[in-house]
Amino acid sequence: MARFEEVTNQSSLHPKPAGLVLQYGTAGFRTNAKLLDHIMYRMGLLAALRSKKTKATIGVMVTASHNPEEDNGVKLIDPMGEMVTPTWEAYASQVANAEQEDLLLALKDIIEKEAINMSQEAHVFVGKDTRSSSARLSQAVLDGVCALGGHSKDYGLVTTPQLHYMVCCQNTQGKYGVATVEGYYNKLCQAFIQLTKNTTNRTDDQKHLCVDGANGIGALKVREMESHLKKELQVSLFNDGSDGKLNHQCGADFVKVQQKPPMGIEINSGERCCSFDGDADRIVYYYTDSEGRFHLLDGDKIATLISTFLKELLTQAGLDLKIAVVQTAYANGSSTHYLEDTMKVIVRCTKTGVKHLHHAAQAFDIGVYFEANGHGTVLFSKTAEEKIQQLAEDASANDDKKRAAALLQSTINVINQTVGDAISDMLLIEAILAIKGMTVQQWDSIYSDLPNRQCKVKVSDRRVIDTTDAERRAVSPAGLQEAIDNLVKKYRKARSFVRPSGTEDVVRVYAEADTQESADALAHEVSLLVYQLAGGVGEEPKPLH
Ligand code: G16
Repeated sequence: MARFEEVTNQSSLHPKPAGLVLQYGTAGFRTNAKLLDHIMYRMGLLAALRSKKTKATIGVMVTASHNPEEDNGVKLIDPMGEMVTPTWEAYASQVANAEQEDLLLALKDIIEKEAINMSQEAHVFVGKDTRSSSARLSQAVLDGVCALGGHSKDYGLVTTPQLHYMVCCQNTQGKYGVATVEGYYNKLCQAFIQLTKNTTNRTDDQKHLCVDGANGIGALKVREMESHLKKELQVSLFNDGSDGKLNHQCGADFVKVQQKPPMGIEINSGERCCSFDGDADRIVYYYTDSEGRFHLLDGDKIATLISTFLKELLTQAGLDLKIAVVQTAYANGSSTHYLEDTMKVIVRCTKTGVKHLHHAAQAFDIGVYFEANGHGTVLFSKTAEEKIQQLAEDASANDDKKRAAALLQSTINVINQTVGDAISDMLLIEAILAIKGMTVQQWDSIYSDLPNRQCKVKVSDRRVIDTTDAERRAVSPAGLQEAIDNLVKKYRKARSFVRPSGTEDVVRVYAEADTQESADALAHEVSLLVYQLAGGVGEEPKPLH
């Protein structure tokens, strides 16, 4: 077939380095940008096939999110704006790793297994972050789509969640919103203004927020959005990309892992600040107190704030909807206790990766999901949305109930339900703080985090570590988990686990305990175990102090 000839011809312009094997990780392929040209071309091909199969528009986002500038990566987006389904993740690895001469075979295998009608049209939306390699790599994606005769729309520079949003809008024929960046700002900002319009006496200080844009795409998009906010939120933007390096000593991942403020930001004591990551799908908040101590409000604190707010609104509205919070093993023990014991909400724990949390959250009327690293959103079931709408339109409902229903409706509109979204989460958090008249310090005091520490260990092959129980226990290499258990017993309120990262070539170590010294010591001891039992390379991990 002529199309397959075109695939082969174009493929010679995007050759695969022989022997290179890359796996679809936690959020797509991710490695040094120099190794990714063939992957991008092939993901263009795969997205075209996925579009033919689903008879819907598919998204391809070129980004390596929190990774350093030299890396790049690709995330595939399914029709409702969610991450691509696991069967197709496996196809993605199959297509990515086929040697040059086997590419057609790999594609034909998928076409056959999925019974794809090749005469069906294909539509693919493409977006990219601000990395210097992203322009050429997104062109390779477009080449792939075109080689299979697909239609593509290049959104250019957008945040990852914006592209997820566009895909969902397109495939719901506009029901979710208008599939343009302008449409996105209009929907979210109007909802924010609705939410905050009856809040009384908000001072300029309360309307003010410092935003660290990680020197990435989020910074550009916050600038673009500002005028839509009509001064109801006044942003001071730092790390806007004008001179700093992407994710370098800034951004949500840096702040969360290092537990300190980013470089390039001037913080006055008590001032509310937040950091986005490199593709603006994560957000964390923080402030420093009068003694200069740093306070982090991570994904767990965000989930608590949002679920408390929603639960209160449901009570006011008299709506009986089941609300749950989905977390991962990284969730601070204090947050899980607070949610289960004080708030009495259902808590679920899944493996790392928003695709897992998203899936688990779909089982509830309202599913609030957040990774501790600040990646998350809220999902409302169709039934929940309908019940809220019915109440808002019910002429016999009392004013309190109607007010609660209206707030719930605007909350739904300010949220990007397709995936975690730093901009949308920021607007929701700002609105909740405004409605509740709450300061960042009051929010922080809802519960106290257990001191914790995260480390990375380099090993020769991180796949030697296999885990179970939502990544809370290691099943290989032999002896590792028993040794971790013995270490944990030495400390009070302690917990520790290890897992291979799906975005970086490292093993991640997490530890928490009753004091920072204990958490640091435990993290170091467990890092040494990983180094010794899982094939550590380079220098042995050093104590943190
Ligand atoms: C991605 C995923 C997140 C995950 C993070 C780190 O985030 O979307 O769900 O928590 O990677 O994953 P890992 O620990 O496996 O490296 P992002 O923001 O980098 O795309």
